[in-house]
Amino acid sequence: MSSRELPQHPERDERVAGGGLLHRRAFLAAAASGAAIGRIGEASAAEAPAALSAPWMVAPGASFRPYGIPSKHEEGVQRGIGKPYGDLASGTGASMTPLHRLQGTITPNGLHFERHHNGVPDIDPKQHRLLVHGMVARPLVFTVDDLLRYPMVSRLCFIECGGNSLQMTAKEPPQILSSMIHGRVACAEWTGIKLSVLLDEAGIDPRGKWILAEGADAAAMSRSIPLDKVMEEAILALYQNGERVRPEQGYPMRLVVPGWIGNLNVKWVRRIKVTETPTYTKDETSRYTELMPDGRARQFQYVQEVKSLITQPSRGLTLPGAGRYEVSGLAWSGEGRIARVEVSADGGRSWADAALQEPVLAKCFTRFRIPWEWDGAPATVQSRATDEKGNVQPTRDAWLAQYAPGQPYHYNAIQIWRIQPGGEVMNAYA
Ligand SMILES: Nc1nc2c(c(=O)[nH]1)N[C@H]1C(S)=C(S)[C@@H](COP(=O)(O)O)O[C@H]1N2
Ligand SMILES: [Mo]
Repeated sequence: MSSRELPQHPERDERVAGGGLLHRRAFLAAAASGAAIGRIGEASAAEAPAALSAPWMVAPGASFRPYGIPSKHEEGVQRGIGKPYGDLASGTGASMTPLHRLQGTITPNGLHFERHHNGVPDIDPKQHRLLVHGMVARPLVFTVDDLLRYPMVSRLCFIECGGNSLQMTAKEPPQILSSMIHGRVACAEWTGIKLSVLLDEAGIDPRGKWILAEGADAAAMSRSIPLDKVMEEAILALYQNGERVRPEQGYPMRLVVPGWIGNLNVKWVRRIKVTETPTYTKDETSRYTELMPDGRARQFQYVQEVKSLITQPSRGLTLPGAGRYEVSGLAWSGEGRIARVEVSADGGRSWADAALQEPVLAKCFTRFRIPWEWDGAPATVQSRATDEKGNVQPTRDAWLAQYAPGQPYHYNAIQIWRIQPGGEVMNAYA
């Protein structure tokens, strides 16, 4: 991030909340008048001749590549890997999307977080089969080539691991990269076949109310999903942001269940079974249940609730000095669209509405932005999202009160970042 002394424009630099938050029009109006962050460029004008005489301007460039990769100067933008069992089970754990180094709302395929319970299987698409059976009139088996002939749909949506942000249940705020805490979430365009099309073809027995979805990996990940949700919006995805689904994301096919806990988005899916009741698989009894304060466990809590996160600035980034910044982040809700994101820069005493960048889509990342004038003193920034159903992101204390101590799933509380005088960003609890 960069900053400089900026010209003051009282009419558009309206303070909308404490701590230096400016009306969201401050940047928009400045951009229209061509003066957005003009002084930052002006200060470097002395370097103009050098900017016009680099070696790459006078020699032919490199040739073509059959598959492109990012600039070598961006090599540091990588997923952060967490392997709880080390090399004993090197495919078990997760890698996190570096949200603090990305912009916009689409996660590049190479940076989509990964969560594997037993590694990435090396599936030969010619041998892979999808079985649709159980309470159906006609059990069906599909090859990949069969499926590629079906009509397809595309859907932009986030996938968030139920265990995302679980480090925030720790007693002291963990001082690790923001994306190592919150990066088990990503957003992509998934293209494939509506699962309802295949189930209708098989002919669902009216007594069928659930499905079992099972993966072809060595974890045989298997989850029960209510049939209503499946018929409404589950997708058997073959494509991810325009190209075939990556091996890490479930090649040759995965389930996408928009807005619901990541675990249901079964990768490398090999079997869909229609059932009358949940199957109570190992993956939904030993895990992915929520221990409540009274000692009982809640099962089948599927929705990933409204959440937001300031990604810039966040822990891992450093502000170079006092001055103007754009505070920017992501908001999402498994219940639908994001209706509002408020930002506070004074410890939650006052809040201002951030601008929501179009398009604002249901169950999808929404980018929010708000200009901020940092005076260089210790400060905090935090964001609070509201979705179209009126759900508001809770504080950390309110979130913790809902569950037994240490319950790690569905963390969606407000994240506070504390900016130190030197510009370092720290994780903070209220
Ligand atoms: N077959 C299979 N499907 C799976 C998993 C798995 O280990 N095996 N992990 C699940 C979990 S816990 C999550 S959060 C999402 C992660 O999807 P991604 O790796 O594409 O980000 O996939 C789910 N689907
Ligand atoms: Mo997960």
